[in-house]
Amino acid sequence: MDIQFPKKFLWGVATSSYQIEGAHTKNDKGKSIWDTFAHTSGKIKNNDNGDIAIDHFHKFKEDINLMAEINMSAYRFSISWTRILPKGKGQIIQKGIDFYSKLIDELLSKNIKPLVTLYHWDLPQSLQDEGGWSNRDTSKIFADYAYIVIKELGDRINFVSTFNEPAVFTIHGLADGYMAPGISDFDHFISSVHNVNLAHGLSMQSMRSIRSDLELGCVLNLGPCIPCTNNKDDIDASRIYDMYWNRIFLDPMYKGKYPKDFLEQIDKYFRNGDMQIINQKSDYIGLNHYQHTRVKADPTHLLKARGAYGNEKPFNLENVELTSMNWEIAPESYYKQIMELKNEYNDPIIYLTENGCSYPDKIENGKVDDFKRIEFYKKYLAAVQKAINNGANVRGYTAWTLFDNFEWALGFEKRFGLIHVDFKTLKRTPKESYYFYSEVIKNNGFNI
Ligand code: GBH
Repeated sequence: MDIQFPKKFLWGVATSSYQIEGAHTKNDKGKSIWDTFAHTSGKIKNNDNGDIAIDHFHKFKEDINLMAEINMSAYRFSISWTRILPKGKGQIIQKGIDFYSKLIDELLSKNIKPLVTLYHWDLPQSLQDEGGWSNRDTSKIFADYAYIVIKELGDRINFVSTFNEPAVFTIHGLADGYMAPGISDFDHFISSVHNVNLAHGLSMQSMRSIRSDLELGCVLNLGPCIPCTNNKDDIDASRIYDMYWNRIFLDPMYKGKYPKDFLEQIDKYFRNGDMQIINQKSDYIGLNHYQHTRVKADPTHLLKARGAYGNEKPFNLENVELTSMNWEIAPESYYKQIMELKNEYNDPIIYLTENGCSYPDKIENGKVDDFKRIEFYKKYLAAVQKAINNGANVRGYTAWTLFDNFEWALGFEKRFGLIHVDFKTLKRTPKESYYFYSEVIKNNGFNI
């Protein structure tokens, strides 16, 4: 094989609860901020919502079979907080716990390692009503939720991530308001950042109080920031955005310090001892990476700096092939990001918890020939292997994602899956990339 991976490398896929589960009111599941947001007219493309999503709640066995058929060794999924605690605290729904318990049993019976994420953006609406992440109490409540998860399921799971992409849900949810809960308020944003960091630390403590040997960490979406022009404004903006996008969670969690400028901004929320809580010993960094960001100065944005989002194209870039998200294909940035973690964050164990691309795939003659996705994966996996060859301690890769699903504010229009889903009938049809991935797993590598 041209591109070969280390022995025992984990291969799998990643998903998240709201994007696939559906069954939005089943067994008294409570509302999350995404239920509310998706039911607010005009927030989601085509006014789509995740009420049914791809009905993974009812189809999880057949879905796990699709993973097992190609011998995946890991599955990264998230737990819906309100399926277990409809109001985020207080009443516990046993049937909600049972769902995840059965899911985990099914995975283990097929030798697939469950990689659990506690929070993939679906904050209980009741907690949002009390201030959400801007309320310091939410951190403590999150730690209680984490405790319950480990108490109920911790006999069969080892690997837990506290948050998925805290920068994404705080910047887009609370600064530009593009995602749930749709708030745009600087104070709300920065206090939330600090409280999410605290929640990370407190939950690690509460989980470890039950099982000290859990593998714990956080999943962060990181990537190089590039100024979109050589103008001083954009160069400065790129530094600012790098701080918000890449450092305000990673640095306190993994280095025990906030970037200096940010510390000044949150001064009034910071209490003595907070950094000791946040900076728990971690077992790994989960890296989600899709692309680098071309940053521009934007005086109208709360953060004064931003990258493209929604359907925008990368700023100041012409004649470059983009995926259907308008994202660049830049595997060298993936390599760079992995090496930066190795070199500047103390050579951590790294799991590549998300990476993938969207294309407008169609079924033709019973087949989905998504050759562009296969090309994408080859390039990005070659970058991973290069990083491993240069000493990066990468232990596994979970592709985003198994199925076409609900892509947040962009609704069902974007298709990231290895498996095509007909959103009317919910029929699953493996794409050619699924068969490609099957070969990668079988050979623990591939030929270019
Ligand atoms: C990851 O986010 C997420 O973890 C995953 O849930 C998501 O489906 C995947 O990547 C692909 O996007 O900005 O509302 O217009 C990466 C950040 C968040 C950027 C969703 C693109 C598109 C919808 N992405 N966003 S929106």
